[in-house]
Amino acid sequence: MSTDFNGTWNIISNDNFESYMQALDIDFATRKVANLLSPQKIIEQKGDSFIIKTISTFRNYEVQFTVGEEFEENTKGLDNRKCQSLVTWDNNKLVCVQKGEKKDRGWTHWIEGDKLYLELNCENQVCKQVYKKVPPA
Ligand code: 1AG
Repeated sequence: MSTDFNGTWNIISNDNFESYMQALDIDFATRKVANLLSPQKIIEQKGDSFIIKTISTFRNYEVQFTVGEEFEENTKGLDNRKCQSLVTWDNNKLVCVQKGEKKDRGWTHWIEGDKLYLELNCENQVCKQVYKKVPPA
């Protein structure tokens, strides 16, 4: 039985996001705005099928995938690149490799208690985000 990521999660910390965005060539003005956001993750999981929505007042991003099935990801509204992405389980961690123009790009999600962790990697930068579960209504 794999980890259950379902739910709504609010960001509580965001370390090195600026450098991660620089590694993705995000322009100055966009970075200034993005740095002020408090995004929310809404995750819908059925077994190995996922929809992950990143919601903010500025832009939203949604990705859908099945663990173990490579897909073409278009990072529309973010850095607007195309990647060949593959998500796999590493024990209870969800690990995504985003093959494309940028080296060593990907992310890892895992859960500890009522916290959702996200590490975003690009080139030599790592952004570490922590989200707290919003209790179901
Ligand atoms: C992601 O999460 C990325 C989600 O795939 C967004 C994270 C970083 C944004 C990347 C580049 C910044 C580019 C433009 C900034 C503009 C808006 C930012 C809106 C998002 C707020 C952080 C991994 C996983 C599944 O959860 O998607």
